[in-house]
Amino acid sequence: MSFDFPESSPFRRSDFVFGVATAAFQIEGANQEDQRCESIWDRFCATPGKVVNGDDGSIACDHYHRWEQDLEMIAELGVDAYRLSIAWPRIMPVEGQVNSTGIAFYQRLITKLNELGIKPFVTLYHWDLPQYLEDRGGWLNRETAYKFAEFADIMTKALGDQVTSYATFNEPLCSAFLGYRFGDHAPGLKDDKFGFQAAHHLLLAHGLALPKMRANAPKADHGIVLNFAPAYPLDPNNQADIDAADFDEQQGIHWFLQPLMEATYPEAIRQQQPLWWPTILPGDLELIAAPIDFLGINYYTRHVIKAGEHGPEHVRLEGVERTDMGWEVCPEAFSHLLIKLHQRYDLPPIFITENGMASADSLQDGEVVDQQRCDYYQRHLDAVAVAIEQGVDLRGYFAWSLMDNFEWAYGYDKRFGLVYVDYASQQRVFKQSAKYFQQFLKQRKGI
Ligand code: IFM
Repeated sequence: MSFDFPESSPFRRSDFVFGVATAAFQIEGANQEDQRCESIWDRFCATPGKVVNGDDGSIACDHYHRWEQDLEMIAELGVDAYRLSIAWPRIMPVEGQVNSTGIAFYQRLITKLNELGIKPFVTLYHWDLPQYLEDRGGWLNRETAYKFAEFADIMTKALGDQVTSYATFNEPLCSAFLGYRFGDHAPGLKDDKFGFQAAHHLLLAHGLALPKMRANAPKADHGIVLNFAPAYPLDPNNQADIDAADFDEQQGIHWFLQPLMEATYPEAIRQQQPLWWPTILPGDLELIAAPIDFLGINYYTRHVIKAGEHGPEHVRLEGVERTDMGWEVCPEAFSHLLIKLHQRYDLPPIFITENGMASADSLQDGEVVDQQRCDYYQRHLDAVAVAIEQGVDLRGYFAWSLMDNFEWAYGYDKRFGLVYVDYASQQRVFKQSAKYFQQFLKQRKGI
């Protein structure tokens, strides 16, 4: 494996951050240890039919016990940074009380990362809401936004400037729409109006937490992570398909980004679906739009959309490359998305906080050959370089994921890792893609 880093390559810049990412519920396990309380995902997993094979997060990658060796493994990859999330149920297992054992776990982790010279990128909320808050309405209850700000205050006080970068939320679209609108994720509710109300409360929570985070960690960067799938009309010459694709982006992209950047929600939603419009109190949008230091963008695929009887419909194109999730591989849409957003908004610096793919990997004679994933990374890194050339202010790139883990409603059936996890033995094995990444990072540094 050999990589070319021409003079013009943006990846030669030593301040461009390369990292790997995970999330607490997906890797930690130990869901009943050290006073951790039940989260909405524990409850969802225990509900028959919600997660493939009835999988749950009780053991996952056992990272709670193996964290030290996992951090050594991250160091071996040669990355600059590690993106992880904090389990709120470990920090506040009882409402209003702080669990020092939970805090100590993350303090140890962050200290060790700094010792290893790896920059910690912390996401405060990656979907594991304490169940006691869901029992009072979860993200449909405005009070949850204030509870999150309390949690963010506690956590940023505890970790302070030891952390390089804090994100309030990972993919509020998934928490709101998959959780409260379509029912595919915890807590499993299905109502359009719920989805938009939950989305507003998540963004409000971001806005309420931000000033506290800045006060507690003045040297760290503070932002949020959004996921985007740009929408393409099935027939680019058909106005109805064009409008449908646009409406898909109004919901999936602009509903989340526009309030953060411009303190307004897209009017297209109010015009076309007035019943979806949430309750917004005076002052909310000003809070939400407080300046952020960075925007995290997660990209996996694009949508192809046609106008249907009841609104935009997703079309599954034949003959295109797909991942094990069934998602189309489309690196071109990645650069187009970044350039389009750059032209439309006055964005802060951007980090690609997730990008990667699932494949049906298996361990054969001690090796995992995942050529498709190596190609996927190569092509998406090229797409990032194209966007940078076009003027997008991109500062870093994180592969999703460090290792195979609990893929939400798909359980352990889908493998996104650079590192293979044999769940029976908890053995970790570098896949071909991990070696690819390792080599890429070495050559970039001229090693
Ligand atoms: O595994 C998830 C992650 O938790 C959030 N972003 C998408 C990934 C792949 O589905």
